[in-house]
Amino acid sequence: MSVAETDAAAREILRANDRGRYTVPTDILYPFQWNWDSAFAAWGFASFDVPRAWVELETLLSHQWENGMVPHMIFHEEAPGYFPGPGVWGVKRSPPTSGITQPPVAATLARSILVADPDYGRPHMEAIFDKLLRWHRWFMTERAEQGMIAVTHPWETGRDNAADWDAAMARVDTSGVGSYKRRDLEEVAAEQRPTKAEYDQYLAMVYFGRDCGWDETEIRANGPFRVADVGMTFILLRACRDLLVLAQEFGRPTDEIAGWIETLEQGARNHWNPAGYYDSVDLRTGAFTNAPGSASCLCWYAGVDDARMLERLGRFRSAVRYTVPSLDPSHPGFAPTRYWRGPVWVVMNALVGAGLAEMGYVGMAERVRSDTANVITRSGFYEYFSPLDGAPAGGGRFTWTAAVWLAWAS
Ligand code: 9YW
Repeated sequence: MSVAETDAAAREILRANDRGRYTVPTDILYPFQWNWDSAFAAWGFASFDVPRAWVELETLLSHQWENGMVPHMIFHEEAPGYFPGPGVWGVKRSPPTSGITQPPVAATLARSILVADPDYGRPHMEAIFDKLLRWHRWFMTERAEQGMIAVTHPWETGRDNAADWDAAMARVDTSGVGSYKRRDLEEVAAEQRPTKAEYDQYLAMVYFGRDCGWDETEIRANGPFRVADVGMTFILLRACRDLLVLAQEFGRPTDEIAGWIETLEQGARNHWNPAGYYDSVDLRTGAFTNAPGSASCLCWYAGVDDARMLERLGRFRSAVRYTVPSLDPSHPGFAPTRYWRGPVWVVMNALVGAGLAEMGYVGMAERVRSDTANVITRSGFYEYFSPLDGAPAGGGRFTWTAAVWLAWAS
């Protein structure tokens, strides 16, 4: 396929997954609106339909909770076969949502969309600015610990079964979970999806949140899982930098945002594992999670430079054909098609590559970009790919893969 034909195919996927005011990540497997998928969808739309890009972000942020959190899923329409659906989350809103959040890429991608057409975008950006500010404030109030951002469920990180969560997950009591029927296994091969034991742990964490009415104070004190996610800290740090620029442009107060950036920069230092990479930290034990991977490589995106990370990324790359692996190929848990334990996810590549380019590492940035373009050209718009041979995995006709192609990789 030529670049023009691949562009057309990517646009067609976005149009097909468009449900009017929001976009589903892929048909059937994921029938609702997901938070960071939606921000990436908006970024993709901005390459050919700027008004539709803003609609996507406005829809996402219009479901913000009163406390400032922007939920990770919005159940716009009923899809009774989906599990865990609204009844499991127990959030009494209309439409219902999940009870947790997802990585806050929205401010950063909104800023890119504004640049695509500043005249059109300005009123839209001004309309969502306060919502982004309140979301970031929620993170800093409820989730910042030693400047790092805590997650209360692996699904918040967007890296569902990453090795980062293993030790903390193993302590989750699953005795009250009971039986249930998964929907994901109907569409995707079991060896590519989380195991039954992991799914039980995921549900135990959801039930804890639901049973306390998603009370952050109770979850902080007694919740079964609390890990400072290196990905979340870096993504929020970057998002705060973008929010600060927007605040300056719009003549809004900047001190509070500048303070968050200072706190998160300190937090980034606390994510440094002396083993030689940025790492997540289990906040219940204080232990590093010993899981270097693509999230560790978000440092440049966050404006945090480190020669040792560049060297490590070089090592990742020489171990695979398509970088960036979600887990270090030399880690004992590396599995090339098991979701977030090895595969390449092009959304991570886009953030890592953009960060490298901004820091002046143009050679490495170009390698990340061309690997991304090559794996999509080889295998199509799949959810994720084996870093070893580029084999496609997960759902097909995936929104964020199409969006990354259009906005960055092509
Ligand atoms: C699930 C939708 C979501 C992404 C996550 C990804 C996966 C949902 O799909 O989680 O059912 O496991 O891990 O990052 O937002 O694309």
